[in-house]
Amino acid sequence: PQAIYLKDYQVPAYLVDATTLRFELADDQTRVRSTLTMRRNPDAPSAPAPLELHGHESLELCRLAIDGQDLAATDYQREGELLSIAEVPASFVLECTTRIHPQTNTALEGLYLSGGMYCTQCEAEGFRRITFYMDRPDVMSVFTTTVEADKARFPVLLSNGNPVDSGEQGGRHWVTWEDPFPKPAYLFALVAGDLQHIERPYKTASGREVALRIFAEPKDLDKLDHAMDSLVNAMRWDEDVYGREYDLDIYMIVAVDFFNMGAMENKGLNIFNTSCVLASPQTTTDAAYQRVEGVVAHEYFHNWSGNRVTCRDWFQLSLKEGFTVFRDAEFSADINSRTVKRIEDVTLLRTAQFAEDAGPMAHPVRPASYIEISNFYTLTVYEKGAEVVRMLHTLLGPELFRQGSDLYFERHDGQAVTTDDFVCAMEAVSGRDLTQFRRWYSQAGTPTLRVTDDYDAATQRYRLHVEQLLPQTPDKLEKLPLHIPLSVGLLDERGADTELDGGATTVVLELTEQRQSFAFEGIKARPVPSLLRGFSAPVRLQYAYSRDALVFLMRHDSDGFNRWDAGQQLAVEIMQGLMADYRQGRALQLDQALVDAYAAVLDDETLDPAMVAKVLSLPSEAYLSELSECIDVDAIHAARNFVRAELARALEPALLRRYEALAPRCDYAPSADQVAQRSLRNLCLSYLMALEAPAHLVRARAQYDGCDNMTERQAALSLIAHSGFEVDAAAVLEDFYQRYENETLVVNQWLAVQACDPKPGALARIQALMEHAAFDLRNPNKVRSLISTFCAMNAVNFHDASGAGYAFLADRIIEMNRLNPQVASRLLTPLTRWRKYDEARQALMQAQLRRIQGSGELSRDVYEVVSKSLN
Ligand code: DPP
Ligand code: ZN
Repeated sequence: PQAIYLKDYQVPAYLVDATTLRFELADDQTRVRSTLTMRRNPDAPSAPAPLELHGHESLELCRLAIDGQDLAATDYQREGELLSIAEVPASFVLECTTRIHPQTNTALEGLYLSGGMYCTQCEAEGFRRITFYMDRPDVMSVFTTTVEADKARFPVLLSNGNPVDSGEQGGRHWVTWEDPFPKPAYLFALVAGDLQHIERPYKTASGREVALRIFAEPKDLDKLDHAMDSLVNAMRWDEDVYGREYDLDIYMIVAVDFFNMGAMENKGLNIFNTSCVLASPQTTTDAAYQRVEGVVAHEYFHNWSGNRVTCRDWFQLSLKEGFTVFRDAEFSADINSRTVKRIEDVTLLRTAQFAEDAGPMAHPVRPASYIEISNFYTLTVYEKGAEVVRMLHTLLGPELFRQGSDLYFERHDGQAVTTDDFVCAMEAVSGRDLTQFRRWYSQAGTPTLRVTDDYDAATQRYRLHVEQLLPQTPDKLEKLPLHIPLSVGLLDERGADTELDGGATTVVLELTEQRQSFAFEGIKARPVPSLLRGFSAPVRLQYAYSRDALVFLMRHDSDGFNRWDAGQQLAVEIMQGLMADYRQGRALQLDQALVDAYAAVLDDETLDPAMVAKVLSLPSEAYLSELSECIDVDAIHAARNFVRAELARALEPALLRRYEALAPRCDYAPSADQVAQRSLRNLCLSYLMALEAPAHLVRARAQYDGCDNMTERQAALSLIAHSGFEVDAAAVLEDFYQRYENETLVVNQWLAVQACDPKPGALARIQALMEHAAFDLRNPNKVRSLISTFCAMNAVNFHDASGAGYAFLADRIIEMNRLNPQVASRLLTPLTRWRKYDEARQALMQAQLRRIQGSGELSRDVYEVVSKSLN
């Protein structure tokens, strides 16, 4: 397979002005007829070029005609994914008929069956599995789509836009949809099935009436209200905060069970993984409720940031994804807790994106090349991309940022553009030169900021000295200093913020040099600096805080994010010390400073319980791994468990008091305050269960039996299932399965709970579960619940020194490579990190990568990740 390079981009030689599609859906095959009104692109540089259409190898071409004249096989060439026609008129009508087989499509790209319904996934390059087309995002066309199918079995026929015509004949019926907004093929969608829907009217700010419809299988109809509420909130928010209104008469969401991603923003017809749309108190945890809210908003926001203004090519993916993640994060921050949302996002970034950025697949927010674009729907493009947009927001301030966003939408409505166009709009409204800032888009790797300080009492001057260190990445490119906003506050000896510039207590230092110093005058005593407030840039921060200073920041910092982060740093330092002790065979002993600090937070009734829960949550094993030079999974697990148990022992009465006090008093609602209380209550229970005491087991079992919602039940389930009380663990798992056997998403949670059970012997349990009726290798949600969870969240078992975990994963990847390349490629992630382990494990992991490499014909997806990992 060949790499594709950004530098080779060329404008399309032809344009498609109108696309008319007719789908005849039948059991053994689907016939797709397309009629494309095309013309030479006036902006294309050279003389008449051949017409190049994309079409997957699986496409059966039945007919190809230009201006009504059928082409002979000698009139075109088919090679790999390209079909080229040497000569075409300056403008013409191309007709094409293909035959496809959705029934056997296990890749879940293009048109496929999910359960009994037809659906599509065309981003990034799925449309070429439906028909021959210029399947590139800079070719935008209006679409008219007719879907024809058996009426009894597929009563609902949907596509993008508005329905304009329908009819039926002899048991079959058809509906024609028209989408007036030009769009690239990746935003095309079709659904046919036996679906029901809920509907709500929505009036836009300017008074247009829109019908909002969410479709699901009849059994799930009672789980759609939360998604509908979220959609309405998102639409209102986008009007208020960005001045963006919806533009069609109908907005549809369809829930499907088999889906590679979370959801897809097809114009007017979003298709969602059921896991990102269905919600009910009895089946859905608070975390999943919030995910539904966030994803519904994300896909809705794409209607402007992605659909009305789209990407010129796939290297620009972060143009829509980074911006839209930033938008959905701000939405969630506005309607829930801003600090908690920030903590969650930064946790994901620092745990998983930093690891990606330090691994063999590291790439810039705007990659320079790819072999398979599906491999670049990454944390870097999404999450780091959102951080880059957030930095622009920080540098410009909210008003100018909004003006920049308005200008961007105004300039580029209906166009396919680049990340550079986005930055240009921000430059135009602010008058700032963002040339250096653009390096965030082209340089991979996570910068480290090394900060030192000094204070001179005589002159009352305090100085910060900052050095930015830019890591080497696989592209071997030279790294130039970045433009980094560093938000800073200075705490006086009482813990109060010092007034800095013009009375502000937080200032944004702009770092542009490799080394730079910043002076603060009139500082009466040596302050404690609060650095990188709100995590103002996606960097690793190094500053030699004493443990006392961290405790001080935990107690006093006015920046909620940094209060939490100080606690995390303290816990990390202590656990790293314990890991070293564990390796040396020394007795472990917990620093009383952590106990005291946690006790103070636990007793503070004035704090938001959600914040208390966050502060008291120990850094995860995955985060400790990311921070390790060489990952010692056993030491990490032992040290972290030791700290948990010691904290529980020391704080047992306080934990119990808060656990009891937080007992629910009213019916379940996914409201911020209830979510906060449940999160702290479950955290208290998890510490108590670390004591392995029968009294707490009784408590957990009582919660499991007595609660009215999945958040409490699932928390109790996993605590009991992971405990040493084996009889009770088996009993509660059995009970849970019996209760929820018919709720696919809950059964997936049941699989996940077992997959991350750290007790020895996990691999055998996973293998047994693969044979269980609840498992299906063709369903990505199930693969993720069982296999990905095991490999990513059960380090002690997956990294077992025997290498059996690695061999197991390699077997699954080899199987999945044939069935579903996108999912197979994602499964590879843990193996790509082999350089971070000891030599013995490195050898075992590399051996499995080589075995995959030699296992036969690899998809582009798997080939790219395996070969880059071994490089
Ligand atoms: N559906 C995916 C997302 O919204 C890809 N566009 O991020
Ligand atoms: Zn997106």
